[in-house]
Amino acid sequence: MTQKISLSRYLVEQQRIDGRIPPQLRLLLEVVARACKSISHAVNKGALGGVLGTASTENVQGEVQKKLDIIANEVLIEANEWGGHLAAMASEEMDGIYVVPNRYPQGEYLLLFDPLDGSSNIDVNVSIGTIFSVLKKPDDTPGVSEADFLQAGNKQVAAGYCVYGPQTTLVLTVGDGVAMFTLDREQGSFVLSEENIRIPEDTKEFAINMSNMRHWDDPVKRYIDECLQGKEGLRGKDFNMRWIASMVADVHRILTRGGIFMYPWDKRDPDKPGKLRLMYEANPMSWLIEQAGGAATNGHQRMLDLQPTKLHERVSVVLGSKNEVERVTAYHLDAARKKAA
Ligand code: AHM
Ligand code: MG
Repeated sequence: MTQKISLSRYLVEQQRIDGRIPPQLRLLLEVVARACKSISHAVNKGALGGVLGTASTENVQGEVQKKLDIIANEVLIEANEWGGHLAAMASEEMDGIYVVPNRYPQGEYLLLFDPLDGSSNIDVNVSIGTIFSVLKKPDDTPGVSEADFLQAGNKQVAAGYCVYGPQTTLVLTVGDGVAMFTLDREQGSFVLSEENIRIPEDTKEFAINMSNMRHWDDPVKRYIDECLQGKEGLRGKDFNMRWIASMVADVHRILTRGGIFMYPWDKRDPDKPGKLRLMYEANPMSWLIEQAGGAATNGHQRMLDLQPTKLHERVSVVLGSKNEVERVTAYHLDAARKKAA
């Protein structure tokens, strides 16, 4: 019988290989996984747990919060504040950073999360998830401040998400490939279900909210037009479209069978660089995608090289199968060159 490898065992073994995961980071990841397990239970209860519907509050970006957004945020904070592995946390659902209270020891890591991504899908029973990113607090500064969080995505030391769908699956990278763990509800633990995930470099599947088409910029229109022309057009093949409106679920599909995901800048609100958030959505997902052999850009530059200027910064997102992402990026660079000429 093949032995099941739990997340705990996987992390211990990774720690043994060249000390790849320091003990504090291993503890942090175990705690995040435990929190995701609780969120998964709350999500599963749905109407029976009284967790559906809207709360009467808004988050810092002026979005109405769902009850489960708030519950998931609290679960992550309560699970992580006392273990001594963190200095502070930042979340889509909180205006400022949450510094670990004085009554607990302070650790050297910073945790960022979108506690429940795809919130518009909560009440309709469609996959949603938690996205997280881990940074190290710069050790040249005393205390901890928002500035400590403003590090490029290439500085992440761990990143992942947990998707609450037909199965609950935790997907993780610590910079050595991508591994997937499925929640075994009877055992109460995450079990390794796949390692060394690879995304095919080519794809026939794209994910974008087509209802925004009239607002898109020319390079995005050009790319999607070519996909829509199918076999008869320049691409010489038919494309399929998927849009779940939960980035976690769309990215999970791409990690599983390839594809391209885009939430580009558009003309609805020209001063807003995009809808999705750089630090707790785009960066962790981009690192996972790169670790699986894919690519991620903001249309112009590698996502992971962008220097954040604020915690809740938004960004245009293009990620997934390498050759498609490179094509979309080339179209943007081409348009920028022509504009400058
Ligand atoms: P959220 O973090 O408030 O849930 O918003 C992010 C979500 C992504 O998961 C998803 O890709 C996108 O917003 C869907 O946007 P739209 O409703 O415009 O299709
Ligand atoms: Mg989100």
